[in-house]
Amino acid sequence: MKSSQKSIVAGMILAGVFSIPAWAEELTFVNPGFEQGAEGWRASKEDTANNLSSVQADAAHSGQFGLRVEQGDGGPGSWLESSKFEMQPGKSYKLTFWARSLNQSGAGVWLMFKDAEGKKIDVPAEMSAKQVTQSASAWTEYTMDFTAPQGAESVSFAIHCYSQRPCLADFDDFSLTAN
Ligand SMILES: [Ca+2]
Repeated sequence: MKSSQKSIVAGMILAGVFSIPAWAEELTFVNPGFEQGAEGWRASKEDTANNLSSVQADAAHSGQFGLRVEQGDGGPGSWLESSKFEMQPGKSYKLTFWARSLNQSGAGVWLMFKDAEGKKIDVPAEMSAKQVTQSASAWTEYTMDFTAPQGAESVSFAIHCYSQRPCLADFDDFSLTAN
């Protein structure tokens, strides 16, 4: 085997060791695991008024804190939005997070793409939403692979439980990488 072939093989073996491919770039964002309380996250007015999303020790997957979403039947749905990330249209990204449902819950994560004027860009639901397991479940890692649509300048995402139904779910350890 030539030395150049050997180094390619060595590189392939090395690449397999890491869960993030060598070409992926992790995008930094404020407080992805709720260790700084709610810093960097913004709740809707209804969420704040009803105290639906709150940072709690009981909701930690790693570290000391995680996000608990708790709401009753027949009320508004929770909505906690991340900070915005700049995007390059056509480039692919991966959002991962950990979540568990403690009870029957209609909870998930929704992506919001915006253009240069801050106008929302509509994308198919199968690309923009990831629902967590609705019945009570152990901590699970969820992945959302998506490509920034034409005209998208930024993306943010929201942790949201459907309105008019109860929810008790925990979220932690968000991570966004660009390929
Ligand atoms: Ca945490």
